[in-house]
Amino acid sequence: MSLTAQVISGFKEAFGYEPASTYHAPGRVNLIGEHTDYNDGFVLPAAINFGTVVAASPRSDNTVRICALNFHQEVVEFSLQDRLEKSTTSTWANYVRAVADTLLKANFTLQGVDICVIGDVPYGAGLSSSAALEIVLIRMFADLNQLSISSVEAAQYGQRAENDFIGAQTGIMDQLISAQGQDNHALLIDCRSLTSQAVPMDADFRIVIFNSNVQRGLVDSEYNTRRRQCQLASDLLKVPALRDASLDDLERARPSMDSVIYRRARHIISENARTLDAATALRDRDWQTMGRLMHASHESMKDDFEITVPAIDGLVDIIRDALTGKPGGVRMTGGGFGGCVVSLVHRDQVDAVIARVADQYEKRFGIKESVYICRAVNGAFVA
Ligand code: GAF
Repeated sequence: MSLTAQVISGFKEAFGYEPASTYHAPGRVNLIGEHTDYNDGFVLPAAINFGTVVAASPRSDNTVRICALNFHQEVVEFSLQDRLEKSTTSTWANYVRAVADTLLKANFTLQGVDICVIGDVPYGAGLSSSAALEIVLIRMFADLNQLSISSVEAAQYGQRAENDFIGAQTGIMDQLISAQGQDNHALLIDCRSLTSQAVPMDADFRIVIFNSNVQRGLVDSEYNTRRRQCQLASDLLKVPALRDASLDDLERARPSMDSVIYRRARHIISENARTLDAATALRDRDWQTMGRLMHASHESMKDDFEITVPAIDGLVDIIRDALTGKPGGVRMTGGGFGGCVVSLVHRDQVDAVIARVADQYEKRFGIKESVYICRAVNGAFVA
């Protein structure tokens, strides 16, 4: 049964009547450009065919009832008239409170709603299950309340919900790609101007994502530390954001910089350049360059930004070995400290690469990987 069929049936079971409409928002995979979004830089993600689907019906009062099929059909209820606060129970429902609170604070008028949610974005794997939930909810509130919200505004509200209500100081990439993704394209996003260019994916290549299934630990604290370190580096370099600094600027400032701050900045500055080059390589189907850039990105995340873990590095090595002499590339994707690895693999090589990982990863790290073969899909705000 499709997610849409499941969520409609779940809605009927939970609330006893048919939903008025359904909405969908995708998760994402970032091909390159990691931690560059909050440095006003460039990212190259694609929305993927794993996402979140909501069935909903407006109510005539101010009550919001939400049923989550991924969480044992639990129903949570709150009123839009109450002061909305984070709850310590049913924490998944905080995303609904967060989005409602953000839209109310932006002076939109919302009416109550019954909602049933289902998703197949692996949870906590770095594929943006939370951004998909935020964006699908914004799409739903906009539609049911006739709110005029553009895809960029939707991403900004989603980010605000994440930053101000949930308390994770994330950038805007995940929400933007979930709202704006395009079928069979990655998007080169300029996170300063919030403009993007669609870059066609080569039809002969597959996006193969390997989940290391390493539990992501300390993500929020390490993420926030990286943000502070990048801010410190841009202050030292006297630029508005690391996007505005070159590697030459950084070398000149090196003698007066702490070595950790220097390496954090070197990752961001070099990653921005790699992301721009990767968009060109992808467009030109220059797989040798694309593979080299993905490799360099991974090394930079490992050595300079220090956001990888041994099992992720091992998984990348196994795939890189399997791809030796073949076109394609591999690197960790997302915030880091566990989660997923993204590889771009020629369709003739997909089975061999998956088999190589199945043969070696669990033996070396004692954890079984999961594999998702993905394609790039439309975002929630794309007609
Ligand atoms: C997480 C964040 F939510 C994004 O904004 C981005 O910073 C990413 O980590 C790292 O590139 O997904």
